[in-house]
Amino acid sequence: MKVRTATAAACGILATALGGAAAHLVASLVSPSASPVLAVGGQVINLTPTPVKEWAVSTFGTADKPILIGSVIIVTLLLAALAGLLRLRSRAAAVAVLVLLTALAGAAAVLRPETGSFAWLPALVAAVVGVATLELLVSRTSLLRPDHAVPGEPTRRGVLALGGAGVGAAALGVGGQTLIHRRAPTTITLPPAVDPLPPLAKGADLGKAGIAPFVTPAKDFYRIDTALLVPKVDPRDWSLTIDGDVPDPFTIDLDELLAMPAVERDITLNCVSNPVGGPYIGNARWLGVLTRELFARAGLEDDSRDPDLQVLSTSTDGMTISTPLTALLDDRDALVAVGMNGEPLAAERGFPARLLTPRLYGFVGATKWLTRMTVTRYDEQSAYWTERGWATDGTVKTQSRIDTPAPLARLDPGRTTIGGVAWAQGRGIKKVEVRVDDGPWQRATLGAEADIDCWRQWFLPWDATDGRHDLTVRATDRTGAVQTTDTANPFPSGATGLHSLAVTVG
Ligand SMILES: Nc1nc2c(c(=O)[nH]1)N[C@H]1C(S)=C(S)[C@@H](COP(=O)(O)O)O[C@H]1N2
Ligand SMILES: [Mo]
Repeated sequence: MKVRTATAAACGILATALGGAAAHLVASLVSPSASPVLAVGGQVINLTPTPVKEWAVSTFGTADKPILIGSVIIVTLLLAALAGLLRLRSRAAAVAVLVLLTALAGAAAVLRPETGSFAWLPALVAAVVGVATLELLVSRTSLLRPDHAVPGEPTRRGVLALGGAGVGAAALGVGGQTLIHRRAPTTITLPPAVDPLPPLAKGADLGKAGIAPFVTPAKDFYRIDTALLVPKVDPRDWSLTIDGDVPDPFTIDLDELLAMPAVERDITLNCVSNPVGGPYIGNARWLGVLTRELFARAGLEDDSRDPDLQVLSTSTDGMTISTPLTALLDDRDALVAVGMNGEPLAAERGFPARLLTPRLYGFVGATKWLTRMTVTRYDEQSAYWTERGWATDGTVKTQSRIDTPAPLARLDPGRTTIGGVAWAQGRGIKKVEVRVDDGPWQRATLGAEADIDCWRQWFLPWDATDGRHDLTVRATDRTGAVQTTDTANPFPSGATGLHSLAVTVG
């Protein structure tokens, strides 16, 4: 009896796995994100309430995506096992569970904005392959044959069939993954900047061990987005549309964008979800076309300063982000960026083009895989994060972070260095101070200021004495405002409070 139950569950699981893998392969050809697990995962991300999302990001960091996919697979396989068990009693019930499961996946895929007109196909394949395989496995394992000595006892035929389904599922799944990753974008040749920036100010990078390098290499840059599958955009198919409330809407392809004057800017980008002392910040030299020029080409004059106007930007994966129109027209030099640190954008960074708005958190100004910018009013359309209660004005708050020593580090007594970074994009950093335990605030040495839109390194030599010590940092921006001690969570407009950590000396 036990063997029969286990065999039935195995039939359900392997039939579903084969169906899902076949669907994944078909999706890799028509629309990767319509693959059942990815489509369902995408909808789970969409529907997850903001506090749960916050919790997931703070608990799992960037492992949140593999964990989400793993959970979807586990729940699916539990339901698949249930279908197998039901098959012992009723074919209709088992088929109903599989059809329901694949119908959910199909609906999830069809409702995703980027999945295209064949979004339903992978789920249909999953249903047909899943049901047919279940019937085949049930017959091969003699699960229901009353004349069989021990119904469901693993026979050679049955084990072969189950094993075959497992191997088939693995092969189709790997095939699908290979095809998805083979759709890698062909790279592009970056235009030269019209007025290249001089090399970085000497001393912007103090070269001190343990402090985040002034320029963040692309591979170390934090990544935050809702995409389960990094969009692989073919640069030949890509276009950028400027429309909405503009006199002359237009669409250009990548060659036309690259033919416009390109400028270089050093910009520090950070995420509103970054906790105090957190890692979701980086600085790079970006190359791109001024958004101001793009809107001028659409006939929008420089004096459109109505605070009720937003630019709703859309990415190729359907994500929407809203940016105050003024921030894309004023002299902060927001860019449609195509290059980072001298290279084309990497796929996960938004290849071939992304928005970058200095002084605003990424969620209101850094749309990756950018394809459309629509001028509209905040009360007419709302963006993804806005619908989830996040602020529409995402101005970066003044913050500072201790990079070295590490939290809970054990240090030898004597001379050591406390160091890190501080940022107040748009205002600039005037002063950084460090406090040891309840001692006085001591002024740190600052790295050279590359630009008020960039972070600044800082350090303070410290004669560490035996015992446990708390180190705290605070920054003052160039308006004279001292970083607030009030603690706030990232939701809805960015974390505040002082970064503090404990070390043990001796
Ligand atoms: N298409 C798209 N663009 C996006 C996002 C996204 O989820 N989808 N996330 C935004 C957020 S919240 C941030 S902080 C930045 C992060 O950019 P990065 O991953 O290059 O560091 O991208 C922004 N652009
Ligand atoms: Mo973000």
